[in-house]
Amino acid sequence: MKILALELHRVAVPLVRPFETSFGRQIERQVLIVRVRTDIGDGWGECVAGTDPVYSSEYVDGCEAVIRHYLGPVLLAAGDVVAEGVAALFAFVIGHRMAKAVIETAVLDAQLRAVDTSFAGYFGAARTEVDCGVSVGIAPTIPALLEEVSLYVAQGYRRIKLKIRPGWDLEPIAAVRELLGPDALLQVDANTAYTLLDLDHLRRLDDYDLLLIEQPFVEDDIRSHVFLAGAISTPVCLDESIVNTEIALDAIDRGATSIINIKAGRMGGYLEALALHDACVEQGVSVWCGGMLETGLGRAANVALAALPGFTLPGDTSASDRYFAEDLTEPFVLRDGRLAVPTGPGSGVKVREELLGAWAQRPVEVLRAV
Ligand code: SMG
Ligand code: MG
Repeated sequence: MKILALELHRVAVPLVRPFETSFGRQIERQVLIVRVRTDIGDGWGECVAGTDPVYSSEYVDGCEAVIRHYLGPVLLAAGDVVAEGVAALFAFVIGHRMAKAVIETAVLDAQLRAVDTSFAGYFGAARTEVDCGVSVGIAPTIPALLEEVSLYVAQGYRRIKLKIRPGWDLEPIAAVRELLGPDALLQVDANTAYTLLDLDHLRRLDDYDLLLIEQPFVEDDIRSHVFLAGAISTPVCLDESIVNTEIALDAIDRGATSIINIKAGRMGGYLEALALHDACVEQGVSVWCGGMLETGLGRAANVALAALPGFTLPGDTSASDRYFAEDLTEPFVLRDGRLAVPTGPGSGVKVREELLGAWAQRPVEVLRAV
């Protein structure tokens, strides 16, 4: 296909409740939505980068700048483009995987729509619906946390993940384990808030029969994760550290992680995510699909990915109403703790352009071939 133009839409989507992690609190999702216009039709993608560089080094204004100055011009000058060739086109730019991922996804969406193939079909999905978990932010008090968790349990979520940080860990975990009972799937996510000095404290997590602890230490520090994994029985699962398949395989080999959180946006796109999925299946390592508070657009692709055979644990693929009163696409609705995998061409969802307009943070920026 020939890429004719790239549209950068910057929107702020209100959240139904604040979402607090070890690195901050957010009340809206500022998101970059990209439309590619091509000679075979349009495609859409959603960038996972946040407002500030606090989950990773990337952030939404930075992604826009990289697309504007580097990725966009190269793509628009490329002549015949296929989604499978986008990563090679962008390889001259170091890192900036979230910026690369949104473009590759939009190109893939256009490509698949043109041949009437869904993401799920292209990815090799094995299921028509996926088991869903929910990520629960740090709450003001333990009663408030229990109230929120109870709501999600009543809605049917199959796994609860609690955000933790020093000062908000053992007590909330104990209270939620008590509420859920011994058999419920419960895991925790530290978003890098600890160091090895906390080792004795982290050992106490073993009392709560957790499915896993996600990313206790900083992203570059594989070594401390190896040490922790050898010292506790709770499985260690890396998230922020896993920026490509090689790093994931190295971390698995070294014993730093026994379960992997796959987020396509963090890894440069769905094609790299598929490669990691396949490598993990080969190694017998369980994977699950992470989330970045995506609107329905990004969620659609995640749900298709989560339908692959290696995704054996419930993902952070919660329903639209977990975050948004109104979603950018048709809403994802939880049924019996599961979401249906979209079947339409490409992402299978339709962007509500009137909402892009209503939520716009600034006018649409259009990059064209020169
Ligand atoms: O999409 O439900 C979601 C968010 C899940 O907790 C979630 N994501 O580290 O896994 C993670 C966080 C990253 C985003 S926090 C702003
Ligand atoms: Mg995480």
